[in-house]
Amino acid sequence: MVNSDWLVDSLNANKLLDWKKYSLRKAENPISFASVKSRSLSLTGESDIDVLQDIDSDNESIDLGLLASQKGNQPLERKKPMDSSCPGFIKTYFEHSRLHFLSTWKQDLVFEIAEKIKTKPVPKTTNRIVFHIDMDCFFVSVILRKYPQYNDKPVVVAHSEKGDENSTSEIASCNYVARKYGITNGSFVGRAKELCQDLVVLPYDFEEIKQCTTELYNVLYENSDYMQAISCDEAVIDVSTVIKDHTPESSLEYAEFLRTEIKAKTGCNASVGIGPNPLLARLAVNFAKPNSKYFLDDIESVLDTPVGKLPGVGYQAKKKFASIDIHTIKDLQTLQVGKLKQIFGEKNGSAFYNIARGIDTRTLQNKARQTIGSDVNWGIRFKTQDQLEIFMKEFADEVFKRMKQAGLNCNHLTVKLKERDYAGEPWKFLGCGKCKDYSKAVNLDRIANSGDVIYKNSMNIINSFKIPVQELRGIGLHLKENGKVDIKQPKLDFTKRKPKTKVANFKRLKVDFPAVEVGNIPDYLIPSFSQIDPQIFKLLPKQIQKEQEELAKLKKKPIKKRVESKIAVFLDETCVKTITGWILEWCEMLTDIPDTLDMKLVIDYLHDLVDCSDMENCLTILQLIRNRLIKKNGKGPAWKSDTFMEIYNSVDDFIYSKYSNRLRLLDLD
Ligand code: DCP
Ligand code: CA
Ligand code: CA
Repeated sequence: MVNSDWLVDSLNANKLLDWKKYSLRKAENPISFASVKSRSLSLTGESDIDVLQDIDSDNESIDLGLLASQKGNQPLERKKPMDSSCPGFIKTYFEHSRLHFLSTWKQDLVFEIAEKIKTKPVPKTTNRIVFHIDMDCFFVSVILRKYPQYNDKPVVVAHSEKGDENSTSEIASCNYVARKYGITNGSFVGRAKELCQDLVVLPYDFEEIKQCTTELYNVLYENSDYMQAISCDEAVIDVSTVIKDHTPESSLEYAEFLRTEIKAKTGCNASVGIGPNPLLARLAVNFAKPNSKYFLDDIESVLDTPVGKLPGVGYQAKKKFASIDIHTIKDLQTLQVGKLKQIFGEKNGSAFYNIARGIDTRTLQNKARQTIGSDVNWGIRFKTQDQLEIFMKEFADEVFKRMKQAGLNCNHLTVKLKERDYAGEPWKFLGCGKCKDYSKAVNLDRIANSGDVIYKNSMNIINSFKIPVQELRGIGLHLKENGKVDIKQPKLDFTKRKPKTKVANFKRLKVDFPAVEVGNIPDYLIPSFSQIDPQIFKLLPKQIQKEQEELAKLKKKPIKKRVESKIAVFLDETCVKTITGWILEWCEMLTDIPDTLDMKLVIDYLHDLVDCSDMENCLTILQLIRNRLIKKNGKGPAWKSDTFMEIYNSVDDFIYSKYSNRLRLLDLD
């Protein structure tokens, strides 16, 4: 059974809309709370762990149809929902997206504070007292300033119709009264309504939230040695010199003073975790909540904490830990540092090793913003290329506007795309569902000085993927400052740099290679120069002769590992020549835009070479890749030259970041 809106909306839309959203019955398979995605920062591969960072990137649902008619706490009336095919979508999206707000709040707020903070000396890292402050049920507490009549009621903040029990709008925040009913942040409003009939659903108020964050920051800034802003409701402060004797009593007393100040200025409750470093202070907040304080000077008393609660452990890392039977900090302590590095990479491996021991020596800091952009992963539904273009024009203009507001001069553009990996519609209304992810970056030949530059470059990238517009479910545009663009750069001179003896570590390429025994790379993969009959060599085309000579110049190192599987695992392979052979083989086999992961591996490997100051090999490999992908006459599919340019640009950027010098395509000739 569906309600009559289904008929009306379907007539308006000129097609039969998904009836589930209009169903009068309860959802047959209500989503369980356990399945709601983890809200902590997810950690994948080699990304840095930032134990102070806490913004996640869950999907969200915004019912823009509802928003159009939403005023204060009035009952809401459903209008035809708006999606990306409607002009003006971007503006409405940015005005109402809480995830957009969460990811850009710093732009508006933190710089003011960070500027002030600069004048304070960066505190030392030993013998310190650190407070981690986190506001309780923040979005709810803020909105309750306007609706005190609901103070003792179960309240949530969400974009949602009050009585809609099928609503898949996510709850951004729920107060502690609502939590007693089993409602959690991230639950769907419909399900929460089932758990608590009297639930009060209140709207977002971003302006008020910003105001409240500023008030919080001011209290913390004025009463600490140093403050690092973490998120709109969270900050870490160093109070080492403010608290003279560093006893638990004095620290707790000071925390209470701060909580009272915060309550007086913001009207909201704050919880404070106290520790000798940011890590322990953050773990302590879990015990302080709600509306209290907690002193934790040693990891030993919290060894039962699930690893999922540790900073830096998101969905992926949690899965990896579970697969090796690691569930608590105590379990984590049993892992050797080598094992952790093997699983999580060099940096994250040693970070986890230290976390398990309560060690954290990082100073607090406020990093300057260098990037700007946004991902729109909700409401993306196009029927025609024209609709996509109108949307992209608005999106590019918006990102450009924000770049200017943030005072940035960006010349590096990344476009991220999500392609639907399912049939029909996802469970979540206008959500992105399970998708294949793509991303591509280009260096612009100048600073982005108009939305149009961003628009044109991003359309080129989007078109190069050849994804039918109907299949798109998410689009991200990100700009980065990447140093000055100057085409008249002096030629590279790496000779002054002393090479390090770092071992290049190549992980894997998705290419079907046959199993090969140690030291037995077949000739067809990469014939050795000396093996080629000089008579035959002379007969080879000039280009191949040149390539063979170049290959012969590559350093020879022993091959250590057997290539075992069809998806070749290159871990521990150190022979530049072998790896180059594999990369070239990979270039040959490409029939379309390469896999993002493979691109990353190739690029990482070239970065490694630059890192070891092995510029000669790096440039030779770049040259060989170019020869494989780009024909001399410039003909050939655009994706091939784009692929080369992506690799080239990334190496160029890396060289620039390291040596302040730019590559020139001429260097490859
Ligand atoms: N938020 C959001 N969506 C997310 C994460 C956070 O909208 N995926 C918003 C709503 C929260 C605010 O950020 O109120 C702060 O997030 P917290 O994780 O600190 O959650 P709360 O402050 O709501 O609750 P708690 O008392 O558990 O800190
Ligand atoms: Ca909070
Ligand atoms: Ca928080």
